[in-house]
Amino acid sequence: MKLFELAHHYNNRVALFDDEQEISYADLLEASERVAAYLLQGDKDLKEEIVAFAAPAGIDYVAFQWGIWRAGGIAMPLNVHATIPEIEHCIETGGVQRLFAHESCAEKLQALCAQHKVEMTLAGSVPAASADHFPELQASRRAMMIFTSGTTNKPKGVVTTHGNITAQVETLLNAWEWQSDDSIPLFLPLHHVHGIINVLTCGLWAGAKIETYAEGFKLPRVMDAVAQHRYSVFMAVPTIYVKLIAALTELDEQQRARVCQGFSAMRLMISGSAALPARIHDQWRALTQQVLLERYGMTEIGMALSNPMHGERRPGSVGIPLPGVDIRLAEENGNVLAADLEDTPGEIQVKSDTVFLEYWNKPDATAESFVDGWFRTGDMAVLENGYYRIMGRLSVDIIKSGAYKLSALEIENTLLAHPAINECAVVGVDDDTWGEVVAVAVALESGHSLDLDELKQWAGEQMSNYKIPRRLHIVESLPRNAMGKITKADVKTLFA
Ligand code: MLC
Ligand code: AMP
Repeated sequence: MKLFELAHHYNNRVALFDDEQEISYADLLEASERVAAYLLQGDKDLKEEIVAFAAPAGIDYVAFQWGIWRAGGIAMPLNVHATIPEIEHCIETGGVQRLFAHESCAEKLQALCAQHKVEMTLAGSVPAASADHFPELQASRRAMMIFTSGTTNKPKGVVTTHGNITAQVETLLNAWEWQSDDSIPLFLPLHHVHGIINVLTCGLWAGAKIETYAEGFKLPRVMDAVAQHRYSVFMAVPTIYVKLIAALTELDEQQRARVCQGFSAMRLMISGSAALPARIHDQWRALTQQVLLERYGMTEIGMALSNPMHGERRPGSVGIPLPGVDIRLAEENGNVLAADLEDTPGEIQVKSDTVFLEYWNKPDATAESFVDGWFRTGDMAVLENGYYRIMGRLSVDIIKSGAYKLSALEIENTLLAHPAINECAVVGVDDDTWGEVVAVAVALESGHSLDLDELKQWAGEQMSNYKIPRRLHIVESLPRNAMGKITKADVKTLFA
């Protein structure tokens, strides 16, 4: 894989850093070779064995990911904050037999691994070893499995090949003019493409320096580092810009000026993974003089549309197709719109080397998500004065909260196990900070009561923080149409 050849070339340059240490490209190669040798145990090729790993941002994460790739396996990054039932779903779906864990995740995963007969290896216990042979990683080989929510119940495993990853990275390196003297913070979660591909893999491919935030996004640490002019590139989701604006407004004038100068000195600041309200784009520009570059992507396709590096970055728009990405809009009846037809909405469909191979073990779902070789994103857009603008999603059952994609049906199915809940309907409700928050209308079992705090606490044991309902409405019965189907539009109005 070209990434490893480049890393040999970057050799002793700093790849990762934090307040305590600097890790070179040579260190990453050495640590990942150990992981690969340990996995191979004398064999020549893992032949696409799925190997899971759980680690915060740092050397161990990269050692696991690169080690699995170098040995010929499929890397399955786990959400370090997920609940046990969520991790169990990933492990069962992939038939995982081996898992690497950072020490901080060990206690959580131990019982689950024992129960499923998964061999868990801690970062510190990978023995020093080298391998004299690594398999060739052809473009068509499967490389990674990431879980993403769809309109069906549980998240599906999205499989991308080495060729997909190479195409996803190389288009961004060119479009956003990545340079080896770039420096970028990595505070986004590392079980989704924004953190994995756009920040980590692009950064390492380019030979840049990445500051790792093992604890995730933390406002004071980020603002402090920015005030020290540590970064040249910054990538975040809209919720983070909203939180930064609120925090900057609270600083005294002198402190605010220091942080804002750090932001204005960067060569590039990007927003994506959810809609960036034009209001936030404008507020950010007023505060920092930075014109945010908004782009659009998806787990299944990497990045597809982007405002330009040079030229107009239009608030509320996601720009034009990235090089190597073909985009078309199609109406609900399948009619494909002419490429330059303006002001007529349609579903975004994508054809590109960046588009994933398959949903793991779900040939029907994979087939249904393509039409004539074009991937159906489920997102509606319109072309306006040469730029695409995202209008929303085809399905009300997909929610984006804090830029996490959530399935209303998955949350409903989990909530139905609560003893007080007879029926429920989950919707996303607009929110200034989170984009949308999860809201649930509930019809109770007779003789039961329920309040939001109690529901949150119970739900927190079943599902990740961002899926937990933030709003609750108790109803006698759920709104339904004449056919008896729950009308989510009416459910939404309950929260207006
Ligand atoms: C957390 N909280 C929420 C919430 N998440 N409240 C409502 N809705 C949510 N979704 C609450 C917590 O319960 C807590 O409340 C408080 O907010 C702070 O929680 P936190 O966990 O500390 O939040 P924070 O760390 O600030 O998280 C915000 C965030 C995070 C934006 C940094 O959500 C994040 O990293 N999102 C990025 C997701 C991502 O990478 N998506 C990309 C997918 S790939 P209390 O009461 O305890 O204070 C993709 C393709 C593409 O989309 O195009 O890139
Ligand atoms: P995920 O499945 O987590 O990769 O999320 C992908 C989804 O995020 C897309 O299908 C869109 O709905 C949404 N998305 C990503 N970028 C943007 C953006 N710039 N504007 C609006 N929605 C976006």
